[in-house]
Amino acid sequence: MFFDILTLFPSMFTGAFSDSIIKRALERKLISIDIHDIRDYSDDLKHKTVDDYPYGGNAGMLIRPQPLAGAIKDAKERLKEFKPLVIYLSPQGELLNQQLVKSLLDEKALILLCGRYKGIDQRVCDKYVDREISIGDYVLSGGEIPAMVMVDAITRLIPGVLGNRDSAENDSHFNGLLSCPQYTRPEVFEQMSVPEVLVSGHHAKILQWQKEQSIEMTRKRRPDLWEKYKEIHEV
Ligand code: 4FM
Repeated sequence: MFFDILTLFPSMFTGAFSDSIIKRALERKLISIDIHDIRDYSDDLKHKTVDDYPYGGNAGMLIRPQPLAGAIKDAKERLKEFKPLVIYLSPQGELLNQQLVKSLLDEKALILLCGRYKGIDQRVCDKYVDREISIGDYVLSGGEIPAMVMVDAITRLIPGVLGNRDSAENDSHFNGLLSCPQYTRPEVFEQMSVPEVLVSGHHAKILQWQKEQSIEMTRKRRPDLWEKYKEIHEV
């Protein structure tokens, strides 16, 4: 998967992808990440301005259409053989969940557009953006962290990225449920024992217990997910 990230703050990405799973995916060439500074496309050669006041007189600034469209057109040209999808990260977008993450695995290239200020000009959105996605119902100061979230959530599902040691199949949300409580050694920690079934060696019973715990956790903490799960699995 090719990720092209368009941002006004490229330095926020230094270090973000240089450890652990993303680092390994980059080394194995399962993904490639390119960061581009929207400011480089400004036609204002003197001050390289990228923002302007909104029509209608609201507070705050918008990113000017010109540098943004320039950056997007350039990214589309670079990746054209992969038919890249242009994604704008903003609180107005469709809410990200694991199902949406999975569906993006079908793409060969993503152009991730990081917003700043009060957003972008709607005409750029209409003409160049394929999907507007939000990572959650809260407002951040920019789309950079959401872009990192997208890269991370997608990359760990690409075949060959995760080893057996940290495979995705027991993750929360993998099967529509939260994952069950987990324990590691020692068997007794500060007077608290590991649930007995887990040390019983009885594989079928362990699986059954884990399933029950997953369901209990999901019902209590995320009734919304439980309702969806029941619908799909006809529980
Ligand atoms: C804030 C972008 C306001 C545009 C931001 C405007 C965000 C989110 C986010 C910063 N992005 N999910 N939540 N971006 O807050 O994706 Cl107008």
